[in-house]
Amino acid sequence: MGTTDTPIRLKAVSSPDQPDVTPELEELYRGFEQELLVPLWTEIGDLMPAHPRSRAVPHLWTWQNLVRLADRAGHLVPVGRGGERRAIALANPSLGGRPFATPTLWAAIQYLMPGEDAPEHRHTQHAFRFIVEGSGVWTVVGGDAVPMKRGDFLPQAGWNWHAHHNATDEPMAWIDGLDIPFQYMNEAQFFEFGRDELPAEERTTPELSRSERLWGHPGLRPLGVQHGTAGSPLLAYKWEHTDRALAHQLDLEKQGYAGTVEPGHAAVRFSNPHDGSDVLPTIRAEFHRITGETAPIRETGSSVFQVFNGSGEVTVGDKTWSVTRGDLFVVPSWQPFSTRSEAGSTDSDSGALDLFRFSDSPVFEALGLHRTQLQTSEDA
Ligand code: 1HN
Repeated sequence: MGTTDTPIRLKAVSSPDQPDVTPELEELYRGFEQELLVPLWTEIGDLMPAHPRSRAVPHLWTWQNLVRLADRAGHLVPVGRGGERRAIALANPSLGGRPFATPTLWAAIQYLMPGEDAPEHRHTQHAFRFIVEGSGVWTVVGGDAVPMKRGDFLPQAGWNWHAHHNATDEPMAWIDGLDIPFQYMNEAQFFEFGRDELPAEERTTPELSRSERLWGHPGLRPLGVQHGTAGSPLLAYKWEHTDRALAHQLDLEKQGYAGTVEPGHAAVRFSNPHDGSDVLPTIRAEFHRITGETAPIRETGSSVFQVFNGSGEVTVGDKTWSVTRGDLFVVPSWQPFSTRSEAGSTDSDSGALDLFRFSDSPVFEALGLHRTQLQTSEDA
């Protein structure tokens, strides 16, 4: 990712773990610079820190500001071929102004005006949509129209054709998560334009997509279809199912049975009904319902959270924020994260703090790099 022609600058420094600074050492370093060589002994602290030091920082974006600016863009910026999407990305303040929420994850608000179409295309980047407000937009994935509404989660594995259409007379906003920074860094991306117009049968709003009719029945795997591609064949995880699963965990806890991750904290992972794996090869998605306080935890890899419901307080590393519906925040690698729901928050259906989360954990797990650490008060 480096720019071309960045000169190498080696500085001889007086320090117990560095060689003596002499004219000969200076001359050696100039020789290294000339031949584009960098010795390990000047770099080891940066290359091999004792624990991850993320280039990203914790940061909060409020939904109120995102929607206000996205709506302005809706009036000023058309959607069409070339730009492809009215998607406005979160740029982590310490990642050089690039549209990267974390070193591996893209997160954006996407906004579609009444009657608008976002044209068909496909890319190797794995993607999903999560909807905090509204309904009436559907996304067409491989010719299968999938309706989206508040609380629904729609994974869409790389290289599937997809387009969006707003069939209502209201603008609609949702969030997109993609592994763009990861694929950018690893130079794995391909992209193709699709059809300019979709046929009428792909522009009607079905109650259920084909994928949901096949794969959307709990614990029941269809026998008549093969599923060979990466990522989940189920293109929508409906809010009613997520909500019920979380409510049941908390009910069971009240009745004295196991099921929550910690007291007052119910959580589920969106999983591939074909084999139980993560919904996307590079992205994990979860939903958390918090009725009290969570213990600080840190993990390798980074996450983006969106508040779906309720309000509360969130602490990430040295930052603490009050958060409310729609707000998005970033948890960089190895930074402790904890949260507390605000009792009696008025806009919450469940009376709890409901958090949608996505992370790059599948990549870290696949490579044997995933670590978590629950922090006790003694560590602090
Ligand atoms: C994309 O295709 C979508 O399909 C959203 O909605 C965000 C960001 C960069 C590149 C492609 C979408 C995107 C994107």
